[in-house]
Amino acid sequence: MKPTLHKVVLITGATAGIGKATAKQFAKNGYDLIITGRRADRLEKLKKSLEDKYAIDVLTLTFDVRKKKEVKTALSSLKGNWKKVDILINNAGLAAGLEEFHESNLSDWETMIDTNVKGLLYMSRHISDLMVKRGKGHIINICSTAGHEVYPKGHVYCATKHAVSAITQGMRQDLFDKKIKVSQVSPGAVEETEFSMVRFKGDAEKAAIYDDYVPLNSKDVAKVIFFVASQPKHVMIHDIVMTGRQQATATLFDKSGREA
Ligand code: NDP
Ligand code: 8X3
Repeated sequence: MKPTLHKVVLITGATAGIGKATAKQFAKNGYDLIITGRRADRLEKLKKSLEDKYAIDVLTLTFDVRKKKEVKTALSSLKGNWKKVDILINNAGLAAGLEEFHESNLSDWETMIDTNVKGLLYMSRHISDLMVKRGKGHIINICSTAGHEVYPKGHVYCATKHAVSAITQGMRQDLFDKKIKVSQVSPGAVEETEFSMVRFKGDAEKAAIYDDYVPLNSKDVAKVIFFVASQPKHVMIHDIVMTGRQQATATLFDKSGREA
């Protein structure tokens, strides 16, 4: 890494969707990036395109956030300026399945809890410790409207996002007096992501949920994450709940067709 005055942002789940759009948004604004995910080829491709386009450095770390040891090994490998993470964006996450409670798949539940809750905790425990030692930092968790409401067949996904919301509050209460900001962004439905394909395990027909309304897109969310990160030193945003105009609650949509 070249000597730099750039701030460093670490984004989990940057191989697709909101995380990838967020990486582009911060790169455009001159941040050095640590981008993570399980798909190394995608991380390398994104690194190359962002370094070619902007005068920034990008470090890729390939690991599974569910695996405590992998997280520890990856984060312990950070050296020099890369250790000075100014902003951690806990974005990696997923919904798996959409079935009634009694018919749900136990391993889907475990995947969601391990990724959305435990993965976020492993990341935050390590990076918050580095931030406290430096007396500065900002952790931004990607929650969801599912962290504020529960919808039919959403039981465990909603529970994980309610947990994210509780963890955000708990972290803030313990870290604010150490000069660490803790925020979350809570979007409703977001397209330009793999979210729906992942939830429905590659079933394109079931995953086609955005045909009759315009949801948020990944860039909309990335811009709001950047807004949260770029407030003056004395301002801390706790949560931004956002949806597309055609969505009022987790279950109430104006499905009259996609507006131009
Ligand atoms: P995508 O499926 O497009 O992206 C998910 C990202 O998370 C990928 O980069 C994936 O990388 C990464 N990820 C998933 N599991 C793991 C894992 N075990 N270890 C490391 N990385 C992992 O979905 P979105 O962009 O939509 O989702 C991002 C976040 O936004 C999630 O937390 C989601 O819950 C939340 N959200 C999404 C909404 C939506 O409607 N799309 C709405 C509200 C919130 P890889 O597969 O390479 O590991
Ligand atoms: C993603 C939005 O409504 O599918 O968190 O839960 S929703």
